[in-house]
Amino acid sequence: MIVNNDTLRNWIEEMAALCLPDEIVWIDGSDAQRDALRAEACATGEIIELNQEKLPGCYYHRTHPLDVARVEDKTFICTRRESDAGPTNNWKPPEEAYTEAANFFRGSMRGRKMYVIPFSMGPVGSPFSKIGVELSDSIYVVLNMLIMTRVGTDVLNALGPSPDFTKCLHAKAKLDPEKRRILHFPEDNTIWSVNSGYGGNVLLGKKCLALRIASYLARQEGWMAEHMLILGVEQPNGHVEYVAAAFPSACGKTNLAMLIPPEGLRSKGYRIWTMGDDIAWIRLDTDGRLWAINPEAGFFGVVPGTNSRSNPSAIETIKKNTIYTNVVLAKDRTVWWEEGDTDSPGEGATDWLGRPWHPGMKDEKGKEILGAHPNSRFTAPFRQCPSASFRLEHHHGVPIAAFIFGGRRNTLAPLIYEATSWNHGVFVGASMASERTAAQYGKQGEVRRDPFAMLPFCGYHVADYLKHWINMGRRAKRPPKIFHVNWFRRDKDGNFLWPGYGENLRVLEWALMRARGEGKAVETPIGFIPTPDALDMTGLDLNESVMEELLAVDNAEWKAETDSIEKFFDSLGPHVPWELRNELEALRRRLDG
Ligand code: OXD
Ligand code: MN
Repeated sequence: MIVNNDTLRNWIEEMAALCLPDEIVWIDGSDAQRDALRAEACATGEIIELNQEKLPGCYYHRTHPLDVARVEDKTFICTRRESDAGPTNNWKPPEEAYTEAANFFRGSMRGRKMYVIPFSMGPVGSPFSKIGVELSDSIYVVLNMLIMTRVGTDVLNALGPSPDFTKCLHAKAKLDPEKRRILHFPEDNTIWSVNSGYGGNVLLGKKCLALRIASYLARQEGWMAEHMLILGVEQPNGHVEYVAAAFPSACGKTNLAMLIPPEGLRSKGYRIWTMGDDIAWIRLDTDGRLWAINPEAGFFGVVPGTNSRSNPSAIETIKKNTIYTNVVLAKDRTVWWEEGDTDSPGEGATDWLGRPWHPGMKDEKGKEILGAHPNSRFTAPFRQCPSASFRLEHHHGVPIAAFIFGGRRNTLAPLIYEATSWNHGVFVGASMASERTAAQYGKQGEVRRDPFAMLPFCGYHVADYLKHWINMGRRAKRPPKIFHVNWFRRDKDGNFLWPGYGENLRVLEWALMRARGEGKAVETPIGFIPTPDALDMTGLDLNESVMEELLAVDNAEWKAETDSIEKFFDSLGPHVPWELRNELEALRRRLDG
């Protein structure tokens, strides 16, 4: 392939001289090349072809048993100054990080091929988009990148001779967990990932580029890279309004992004348009509003728990052209997972480790053996989602009317409340938190703060990130309204008060009404909450007292919360924005009434 880009050519030569692949293969984005790579990976056992009658275009992959999730303790932000990475990131000086990792990369591709994957995050050629080039020795990575991003010759044409691309180097090397490194060099626009083959560590366009590197670039360039889903709510009059929402992991972002309206609202004409389930890149336009794109082209979703009740659209999305990783492989080469649509994969199934498996198996300590890894994944093309918005391809994205922040709180946080101003909303995002559920390791009820759900993904000092949020609101003439939701509030007996799933649309619709200057609300010390009759409850029978409990604000509980927030802000160092300290004090004053 003739490539008219000296920076790119020189960099590839240099990396090839380090990794010593037998061959360099350029990925052109064609179906023919993809099919050949699939066949090659099937021949070596790297992937397994699934039952093409039942699951057309679907493939199966198992990662190394010790390589099943993102590794935060092996993830580093490598800026020249440690203070630029901030107190919430692991840091290494760039020279040390490059030198150490070069030892792991050196000669690691002997006997392997190096694939050159030019990819665009966002529509090719859009001013919102960023180009990356990933060098990888893994066909699994190539096949996933072909789904998750826009890949190929178009991207090289859009790049032209420009040196403005993210240099992404990945090698499986020996998959040694001790020598695993996920290194970000924001000052060099470079990512190095070595000794892993798990998606979140190796699909470098996603968390590494689209969040960590992009958040750094976004601050410099005056935009925002956020860990947010984007969805459009079409009202009965045909008007579509968009929300962007941030939740810590395991709070159902993908489910919310693909929400199906409950019958009562569907019959009125409500409809949902999915724009993205994980990442939003947001820019200020001349109309004074914030506009968002989803830079991805696919879904990399958690499989267990996905079923026709929790997420029927996801079930539809993953019926074809999907890569399944670490789920159960049934004898007829279909796939199975816990809390899916069926009770059993049948006789002759193998678990994510490749061992014979059937439901109910226990280990020697009597503990249940799961068939699918809890972090098993599907990789599926975005356009296969039945509610996929055609605006995914719009170079300009969609205007955001409301930001929604949320967490999993057993008590405290009402079903929804509205911030009274932009800065108050930033305070709400900065103090976002989730409590551990029984299913998670650790103390139950322990609160984990995760500002904007960005703690593992912010590529620079988190206090500067919070200040950037304050500044964006100052620049925007018509900023989105900001809300906080809690789908997980429980009654005294531990039961969820709110039915969740599609019913959440009732809550989103109230937020959008408020953003339009409509919707009934009362002011409380923490912000505006809906009046008991403000949500459209057509078709949902919920006791009045339950609604009251869902919306209750307990001042004493909130006072304790302000102390916990203060401790958290203190832990972020001295330059937490003064605006947020002011908001904390103002909240305390309102609670004291
Ligand atoms: C993800 C995550 O996989 O946030 O999207 O961990
Ligand atoms: Mn995520």
